[in-house]
Amino acid sequence: MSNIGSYEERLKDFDWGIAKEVLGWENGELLNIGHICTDRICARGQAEKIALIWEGFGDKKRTYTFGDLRIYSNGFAKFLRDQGLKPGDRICIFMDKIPSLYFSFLGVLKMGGVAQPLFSAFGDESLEVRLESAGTAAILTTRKHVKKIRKILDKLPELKHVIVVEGDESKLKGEEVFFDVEAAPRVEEFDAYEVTPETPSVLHYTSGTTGQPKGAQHVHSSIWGQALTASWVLDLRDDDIYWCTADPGWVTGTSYGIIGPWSLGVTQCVLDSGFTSARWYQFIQDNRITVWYSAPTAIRSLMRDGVEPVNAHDLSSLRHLASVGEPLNAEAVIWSEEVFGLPFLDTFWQTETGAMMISNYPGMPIKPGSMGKPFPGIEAAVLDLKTHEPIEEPDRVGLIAFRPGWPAMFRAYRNKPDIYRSKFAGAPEGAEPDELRTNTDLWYVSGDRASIDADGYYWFVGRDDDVINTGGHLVGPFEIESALVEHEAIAEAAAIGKPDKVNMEVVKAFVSLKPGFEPSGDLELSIMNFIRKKLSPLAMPQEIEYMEKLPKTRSGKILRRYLRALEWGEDVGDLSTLEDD
Ligand code: 6R9
Repeated sequence: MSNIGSYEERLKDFDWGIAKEVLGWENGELLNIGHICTDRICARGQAEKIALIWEGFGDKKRTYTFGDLRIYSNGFAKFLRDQGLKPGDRICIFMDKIPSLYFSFLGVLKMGGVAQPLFSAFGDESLEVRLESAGTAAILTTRKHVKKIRKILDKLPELKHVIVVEGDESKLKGEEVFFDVEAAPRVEEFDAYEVTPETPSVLHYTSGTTGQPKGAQHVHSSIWGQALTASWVLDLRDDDIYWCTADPGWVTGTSYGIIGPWSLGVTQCVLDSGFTSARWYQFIQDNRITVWYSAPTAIRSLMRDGVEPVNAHDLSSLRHLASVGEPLNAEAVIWSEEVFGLPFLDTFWQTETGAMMISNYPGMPIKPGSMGKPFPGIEAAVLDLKTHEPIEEPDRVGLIAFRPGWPAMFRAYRNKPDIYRSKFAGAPEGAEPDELRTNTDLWYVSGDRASIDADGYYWFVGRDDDVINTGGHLVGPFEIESALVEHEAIAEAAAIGKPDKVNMEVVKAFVSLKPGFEPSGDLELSIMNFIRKKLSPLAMPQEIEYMEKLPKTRSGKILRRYLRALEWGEDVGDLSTLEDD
């Protein structure tokens, strides 16, 4: 029924080396992810196979073979190298889900660069923080988005190349360079950079509770985890037509929207247009999609629109559905079984883990509402909230934790060794990242709470910090608060997630105003737009509550957790015991 036997069989004598078998990869072959996803698929005789079916707004549709993927990623790799970019340089990819995003991602990896994808809806401040932190050397973008870069260019001395890959060449400014890979001469051969398993590959920024977003650094050997989970959990097979709905600005869109499936030579579909149920179902129908990986917010939106649009389409091609990013409620699993004849299988993982860690296996009995069990080779536990010892008895809530050492694990938070160390329970003081990630006496603590039932199934409870999960996207409260206080009217600000039927959480801001400013509808709009433009639509508060003064700890820190508890109707507890952390 699925790729290789049952969960129990897979657990027996598990060894990550099996990922190489699944890919047919032999020792001594080039490990470069860009090469594996393109040249290697062509070399095994699949150059004519469709790699990418792309649809945009309106009726724009384009189809590319693995041969095209190889040539166009070569094109980007050579162009970047010719520009003087070197292996190890961070190269940001800042565009909508257009074909060049996919070609350039693989091209960057082929030339040894570090691909830094950023969500195209990010505003100038979100961009600036992440480009500055990464010391990004080049950014690949489009005419539509280049304006945001122009605004911040002066503040980014390390950013030497602004490359526009689509749009109108005549409208470029300053030293911007135009490169249209499909119009450029075809690059038939490019010797992909000889990486080691530990060569940096992808840098994804992720939000925490305090401080600005952190760059989670991945390496080329992450491919073992991504390929194996794509094969076993997404159950991808050679004749599948696969659709991952995530944007590569987020980790799901790279690990499972690029690397996992293409390393296996699977045909992928990309829809670069807004969400409507009818559009999505039409996309599945037209392309005969078989495997679909999506997120609870999207599933809840589909549920809201009911069965009518489902019945108006032929979705009989679907054979396997999976979900990630937020808690997948039992109702959504039951609903999908009713209307699609297939349950969505929940999977749990993070930017930091690089690949799926806990999941429902094809063939494993599903308990709707549970995230399933740890992937073979992953040692997982829930740890006591205080002692950080694994909890033995069933159903008690603790912190989800993993033994270090799985292949797709992040290798560092860029330039933040202390924060990296703080993620490992039991870490010796001053330990280096390399010691931590291989030390199997430690636990990597995920920052999420869950319990494990008597059958070994994991049940998500919530985050252990104040990070806001809106529609499966993590947004850091600190980032929003820092931007809010830049607004001329705002003196102090706190941002929390408030419950939302579809998105699970949306951002709510509490603000106190500077003298001379009064709450008003116009001010509210002005604050919302300010954040939308500076950060992103996701970070924009959906509600603003004005307060005379914000509640604070004795040392003057804003009590975000107290505001959150009030909003969620939770027990606020004894205020005097609220810790000052
Ligand atoms: C892949 C991805 C990670 C955080 C994670 C948790 C939440 C992810 C979940 C889930 C409940 C699931 N999360 N999967 N919560 N059930 N199946 O989403 O990475 O953007 O880093 O988010 O998302 O809170 O810690 P990332």
